[in-house]
Amino acid sequence: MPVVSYEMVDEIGVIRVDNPPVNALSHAVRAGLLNAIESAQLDDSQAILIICTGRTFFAGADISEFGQPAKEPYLPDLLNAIESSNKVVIAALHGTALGGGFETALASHYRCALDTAKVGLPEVHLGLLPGAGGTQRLPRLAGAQASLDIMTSGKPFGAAKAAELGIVDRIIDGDLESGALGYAKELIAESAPTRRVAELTVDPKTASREMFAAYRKNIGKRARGQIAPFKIVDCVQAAVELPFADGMKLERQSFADCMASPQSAAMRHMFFAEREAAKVKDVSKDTPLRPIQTVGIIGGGTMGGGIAMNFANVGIGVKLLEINDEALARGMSIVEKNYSITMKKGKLSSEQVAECLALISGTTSYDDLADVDLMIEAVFENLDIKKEVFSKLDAVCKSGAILATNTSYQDVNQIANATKRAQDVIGLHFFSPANVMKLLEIVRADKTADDVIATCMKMAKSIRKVPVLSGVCYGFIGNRMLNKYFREAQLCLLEGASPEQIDNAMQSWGMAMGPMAVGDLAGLDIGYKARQGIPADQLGDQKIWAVADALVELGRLGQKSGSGYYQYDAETRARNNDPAVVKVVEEKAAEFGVERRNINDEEIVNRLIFALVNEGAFILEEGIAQRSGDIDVVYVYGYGFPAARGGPMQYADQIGTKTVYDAVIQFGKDHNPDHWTVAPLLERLAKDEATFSEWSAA
Ligand code: T1G
Repeated sequence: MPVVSYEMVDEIGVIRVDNPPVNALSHAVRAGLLNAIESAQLDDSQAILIICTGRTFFAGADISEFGQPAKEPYLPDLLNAIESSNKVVIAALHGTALGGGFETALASHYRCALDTAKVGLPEVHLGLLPGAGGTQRLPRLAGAQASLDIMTSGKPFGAAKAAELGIVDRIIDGDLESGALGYAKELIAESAPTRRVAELTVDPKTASREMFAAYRKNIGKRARGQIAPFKIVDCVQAAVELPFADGMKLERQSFADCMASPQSAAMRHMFFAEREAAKVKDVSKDTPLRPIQTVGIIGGGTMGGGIAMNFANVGIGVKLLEINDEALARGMSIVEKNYSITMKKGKLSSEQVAECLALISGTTSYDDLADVDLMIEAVFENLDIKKEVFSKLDAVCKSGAILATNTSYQDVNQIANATKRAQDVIGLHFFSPANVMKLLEIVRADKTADDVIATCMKMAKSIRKVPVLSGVCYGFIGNRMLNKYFREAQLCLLEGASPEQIDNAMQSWGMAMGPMAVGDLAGLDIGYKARQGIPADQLGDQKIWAVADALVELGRLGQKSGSGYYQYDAETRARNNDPAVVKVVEEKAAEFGVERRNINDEEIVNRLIFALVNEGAFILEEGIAQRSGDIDVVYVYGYGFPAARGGPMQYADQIGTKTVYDAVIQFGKDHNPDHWTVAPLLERLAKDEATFSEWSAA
């Protein structure tokens, strides 16, 4: 079937598009649509219907074409041709009519939709703005304020709301095509006019200079450093203040500016990297999956409770096992508290919360886990305890059950070897808070079966996580790299920077939180206890954690104890700089003979970020991560790395691997050469002036 076909159905010219998987508005689709709309002007059709086959109306421009020279017909010109049609054009929406797809609907004269259809303008998530008239047409239909919310949030919304906003004219029940044809016949019968949105004006009640100024101020806080949201506001203001053609000129220029920006390249990289990460190179996408109807979780602490919520939220029953009734009650209260927070935020209704809670049952007996399909262990981060748990699971769980550990660091091979079914053992590393954080590191042990991996990849998406496959090493992908990032933060602290300087430098660069604040949030005692378990001769450079350990020994565990690197207000939890910490730092610097100096923000940022990149290069070459994009997904979805910089490896590709290599060499000379051993892959790429992305794709 051609991507665009045209047929007369009664007196209606039906333009049908079939471009799986999401009917993206590729060059072929645009050319076919223009041809169809032009020829429909000449035949005896009384109205024109645009409809898509498969799962959705156009889900947007074809993102894979971005970054290459655009080919005519350009989408804005095509949409002008649709809008200029002398015959009524009706768009029939289903699935997710997003971006250019929604803009195509806005350029049509009438819009009908299944009630399950969603529309939206998510371009801002790609560092872009609607570039085919959306910034000019939507405000003319839905008003300036609503349009600003739709475009700067990028969030899709349902047909009912679209109808309320005057965007969708008719909700279709039952079969879309027959409903749309019936609607077209009605329009013909009443000689409905060709309604051109471009000819409308924006309702002045929905706009004011004060509103635009307030909006710019507000997005400055939310979309730190991003340019697209500000350009969206400019374009919407132009829709209010300028003629359509002038507004379109501003939109076109603004779109080109965003498209050319490193931010957009980074965010488009993230779009595809997230989807690539779910694909396992040596596991067929047709691998049969194991069913997951019930889940067992051992350990009802913060992690176990949070993990349980992910499954209950999508209707999967969970059995939570704890060592005794008191611990179980504590675990269940954690879950209830989390749900009450979610409910207060309006994300779930009280009925939905009740349904989720009803899906989570508690037990103190391993025997109750005999029939679960997926078992997740979330007990204390100690290898011996985990091995003991797994040998018990091996004894009680049914054959074919997947046995997963939520360990953050431990050797999944050793855990697997504590069972007689190593092929069923895998790591599922959730990130705290587990019911919020989207990243899920799926850890493949030496003997993990392919169908276990494939099942967990699919399961991850069904519980709305972003999965990344990791091999087995200490800390897998994210935490192994984080260890180097924190090392440099600690050394910058000893060498002269303050906690707030380090945190402000990293946050200004784009990180969601600075490393010191992250440490205080997680609890400094966690790392302290982990280090206590490591033999002294394996601890490496003792001065790295000297300050952190001293703070813990002073009872400064972080937010949970009211102080860590900062002092925390008991009421507001606001953090304040604390001179007592500087005193500890100065004492430790003296103790280790470190001469303190002024360190500028650029050095702090480069040392912390390039430490991530260099370790990422080791991880790539060892095959722990499949691709550099996978590492980027880990850092953007699990560690607050700015999507507008595309992840550590994408950032290195953008500034040049040679730039990173030269800096790493220099850091080795200026500081501790043992810390800055250059990853061979980074050295090779630097010499060839190649990128991690090219190496991964090879
Ligand atoms: N272009 C190209 N490929 C796309 C695509 C797109 N717009 N959307 C999805 N795909 C591919 C995706 O890479 C994957 O490929 C497959 O389709 C299934 O996607 C001018 C400039 C529609 C909600 O931002 O949000 O229009 O991995 O795994 O979970 O103003 O895809 O199978 O090879 O995500 O069911 C605006 C992006 C573009 C929408 C479906 N539109 N897509 O989710 O499937 S810019 C978007 C999505 C634009 C105009 C501007 C989701 C989805 P593969 P999937 P899903």
